[in-house]
Amino acid sequence: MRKFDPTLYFITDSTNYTEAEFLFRVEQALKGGATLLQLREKEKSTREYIELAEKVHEIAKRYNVPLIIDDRVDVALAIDAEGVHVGASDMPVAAARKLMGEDKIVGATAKTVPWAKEACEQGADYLGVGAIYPTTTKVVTVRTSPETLDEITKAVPIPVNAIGGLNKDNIDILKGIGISGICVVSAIMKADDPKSAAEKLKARAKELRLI
Ligand code: TZP
Ligand code: MG
Repeated sequence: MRKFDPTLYFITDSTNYTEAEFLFRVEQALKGGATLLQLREKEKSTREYIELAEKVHEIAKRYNVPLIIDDRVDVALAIDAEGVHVGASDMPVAAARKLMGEDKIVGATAKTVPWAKEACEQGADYLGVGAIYPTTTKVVTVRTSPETLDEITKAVPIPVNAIGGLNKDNIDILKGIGISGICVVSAIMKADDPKSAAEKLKARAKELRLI
């Protein structure tokens, strides 16, 4: 199962939510049309990460949306998730690919053209590139310019998604750049109505790709 639709890639953040509220929001995002889902946990123990991942996976399966686990190949394998996403300080893409096998999705972070090419050569299925805007989500990152994003989309044959501070009102900056989709955390996670937020973002992301 390596087929996926990167149009609206929703990345979770359970910080400050009860588990019930968190799972409700995840489901609302899927109802609203998120096409790809990443469980991103930085504070949980391995046991807690797996327990939450199992619950999120049950929901994602009902919407036929692939679940990608951030950072942790072991957690992804333990729950038979559809994929894993690795960043600069995580397992190298080649190692993640080897462990995950050919049928799973392996995504990678890239902020420069050489880094993007390397991830692609090592077997990445897609790239997340950013941060395009400053973000309020807890992450160690630097800004990536729209120009670099554009160069990366031209340098690799795999889907490239923009990430970082994106919301429905500011993504016009990505017009004309050959991205396959957008990744968002807060714009859905912290929305008053995550379902409606996902619907609107998906429509905007689709429009962007037409230009
Ligand atoms: N990588 C670069 S920016 C970012 C990650 C994980 C966080 C994006 O979160 P938000 O809330 O959509 O800005
Ligand atoms: Mg990471």
